[in-house]
Amino acid sequence: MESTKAPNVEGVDKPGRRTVYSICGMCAVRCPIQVEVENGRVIWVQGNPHDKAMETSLCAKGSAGLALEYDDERPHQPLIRTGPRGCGQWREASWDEALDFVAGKLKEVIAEYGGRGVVLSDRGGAFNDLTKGFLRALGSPNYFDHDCTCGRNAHHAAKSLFGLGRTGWVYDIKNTAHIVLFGRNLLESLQVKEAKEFMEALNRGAKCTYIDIRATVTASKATRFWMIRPNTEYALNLAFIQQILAENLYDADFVSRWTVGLEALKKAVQGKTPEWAAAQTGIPADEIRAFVREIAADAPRVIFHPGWMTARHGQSFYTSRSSYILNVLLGAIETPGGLVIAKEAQDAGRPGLKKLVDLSPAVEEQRVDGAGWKYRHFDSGSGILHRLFPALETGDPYPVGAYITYRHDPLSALPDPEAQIRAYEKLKLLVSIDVNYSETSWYADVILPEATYLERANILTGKSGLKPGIAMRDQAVAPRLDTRPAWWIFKELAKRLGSAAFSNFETIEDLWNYQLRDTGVTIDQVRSKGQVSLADQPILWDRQTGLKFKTPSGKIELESSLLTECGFPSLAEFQPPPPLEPGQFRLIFGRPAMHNHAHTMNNPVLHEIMPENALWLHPQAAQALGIKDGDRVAVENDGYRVTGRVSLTPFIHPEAVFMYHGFGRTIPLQTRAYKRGMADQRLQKGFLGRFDPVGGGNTLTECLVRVSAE
Ligand SMILES: Nc1nc2c(c(=O)[nH]1)N[C@H]1C(S)=C(S)[C@@H](COP(=O)(O)OP(=O)(O)OC[C@H]3O[C@@H](n4cnc5c(=O)[nH]c(N)nc54)[C@H](O)[C@@H]3O)O[C@H]1N2
Ligand SMILES: Nc1nc2c(c(=O)[nH]1)N[C@H]1C(S)=C(S)[C@@H](COP(=O)(O)OP(=O)(O)OC[C@H]3O[C@@H](n4cnc5c(=O)[nH]c(N)nc54)[C@H](O)[C@@H]3O)O[C@H]1N2
Ligand code: SF4
Ligand SMILES: [Mo]
Repeated sequence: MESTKAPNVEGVDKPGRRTVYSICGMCAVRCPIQVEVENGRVIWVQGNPHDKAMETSLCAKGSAGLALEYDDERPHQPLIRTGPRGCGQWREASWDEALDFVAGKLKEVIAEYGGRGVVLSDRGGAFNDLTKGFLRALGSPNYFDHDCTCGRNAHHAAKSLFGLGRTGWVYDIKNTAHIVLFGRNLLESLQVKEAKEFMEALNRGAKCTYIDIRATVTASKATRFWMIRPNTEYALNLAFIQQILAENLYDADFVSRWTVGLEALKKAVQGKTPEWAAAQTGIPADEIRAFVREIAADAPRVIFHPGWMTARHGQSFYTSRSSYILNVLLGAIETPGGLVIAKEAQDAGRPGLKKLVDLSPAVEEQRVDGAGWKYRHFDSGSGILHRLFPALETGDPYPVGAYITYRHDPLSALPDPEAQIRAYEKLKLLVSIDVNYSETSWYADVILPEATYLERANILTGKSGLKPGIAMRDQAVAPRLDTRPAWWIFKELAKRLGSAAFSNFETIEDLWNYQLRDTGVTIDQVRSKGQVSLADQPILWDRQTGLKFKTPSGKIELESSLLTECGFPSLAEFQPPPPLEPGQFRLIFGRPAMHNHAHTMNNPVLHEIMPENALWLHPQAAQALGIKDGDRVAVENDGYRVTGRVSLTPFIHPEAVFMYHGFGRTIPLQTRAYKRGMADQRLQKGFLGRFDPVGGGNTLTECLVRVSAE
């Protein structure tokens, strides 16, 4: 194989000062940023001021991008493992050698199992046309994203009602009168624009009802805070719907024009009175009644947020579905201050970006996880990753030989790493493409280190919203280490596998020009501000005649034809969470504002701000266990035990304990984060195969733990 040269970095490292508009990569929100470069070094990052909603703002993680860039505790070049899996012994390899090694193994797998024997998972979203295009070029249907442990339940709930997914909606927080958040902690689990809009809305008098099992920063800003019993807000929603219908507070015109199934809905909430919900949730019936009247008066400028994650239990799908239904009943659809359908380029009368997936013929094979056929109600576009594991272990419906994880760390992001590792034993090849050492890359056969988001460009991404557009992640500086961008890594692999799909692309400009071919937009136009808008004005469709829903009926399906066909009720009977034994707690998790999932714990700056997590515990519960604030405690489930510090607070429901996700790292080369804090995913033993049967998400908040003084 000819020597594999790094992609062109000419111009990037020239002397002097430059401004580059790009996209933040410190979390998957991907905010627009402005990067200042001096003599080939990043000296400043801020929000992209050309984006009105963003202005110059950045969050703590975004600001810590410089600390990532100039940190050496990340892989410096490709690594090939030398001992058994997980041993942590590696040899350094050139890119040629590593790519040849991976391509060689992929060829073996494809020869034995066909293209479908290769699976890939990534972080989904903006840039996944690249990874989907790569897999399609190999003839594999098995593209997965991370979403089975993130927003999948809400996604499927949205599809069942509207035929549009979770990301097919914009929440018009800026113009809302009242926003209801079910544990959507939008000031800590944040997107910069959304957090800004939220604070602006509150400042001009908008109301927020915040419902959580603990008091968060968002709770502290809310007009009303309800501390709810864990995993019960579906009961609360049923009572809201029941009251709205019983008191005729719904938007009858909108509902009769755009929905089917009102009678079935009425039946589903029969008897679900505020008194009934109060007994389940702990929220007083008179407060539920007062809230319903108040929010009906604020309609249609209201938002019931269907959750990003929401609590993750066996009925999360119905929690999200009932939240969406509340928006529908109050007419808060396609209206200022409510939920607005996100518009694509085509809705602005413009052709969108050309797709890399279209370079290869569609793959007809069925997915290995059963999405779209065994599970007809699961979206087959990105599958249900936890269903890969039984297939790996049994070879049913067919064997899989190779797994590539790209910007995804399943050993942190999916529950029960031990169970995952048992299944990985069946793989002939496990590859991790990551900027950092991840728990998965440490266990993998090969690590292909990607250049950081400041050191690389990505393929262009289409932005949907009130004004659809196109955005660019541009390269600000040359890679400091021997790392490469993903577009180049996948192109080189495809080339080695003899695929024609990527053969016309040598540079990122080649890819961009292909993507832009029909759009009438040039690279320079996107580059000059980091993004271009494809519409002059926000696009709102006519609520009388112009709404488009991609359901079989073309209407909002309060009674879903797909769910009925698949044997599921459109709203199930509420299942109360199982009772606790003495000393048992429901393990709840979430994120702090200054960390992203499990990959910033070793960032020098973010580590300094928050080096480890603690276990939140209610003082009453602590007293019964003889535990004092700051003590070290053991947390245990099914033989797995971790120890850490306890933080006593009355701001958590006494049935629950809480910890921030992402800590308890096990990679010695991450010296700062190594063994600091507790890993919730390890405590979730036995949960890899447990999921919401209708939504598909793992039932992570059903995990019960025992706590004792260490
Ligand atoms: N700083 C930061 N921001 C992020 C991320 C990050 O890693 N760091 N990640 C991004 C991603 S990928 C996502 S998915 C979003 C997630 O956004 P959110 O879903 O808002 O995030 P979480 O922090 O997981 O918050 C879940 C909240 O639900 C509460 N909760 C748990 N059980 C229940 C229950 O039964 N009922 C109710 N009502 N509440 C409950 C928890 O106490 C917690 O406060 O955040 C995004 N933003
Ligand atoms: N127990 C438990 N499980 C959870 C959660 C939880 O709170 N508790 N949260 C869930 C949620 S909401 C989500 S979204 C998932 C998140 O799960 P993941 O998407 O796996 O999480 P991240 O840590 O954001 O990123 C994954 C990997 O991407 C790498 N990475 C970061 N930047 C880059 C880059 O530019 N290029 C490349 N190639 N790699 C990069 C990171 O180093 C990290 O190893 O986890 C889910 N799973
Ligand atoms: S929320 Fe923060 S870390 Fe995430 S993309 Fe935006 S600025 Fe970056
Ligand atoms: Mo997520």
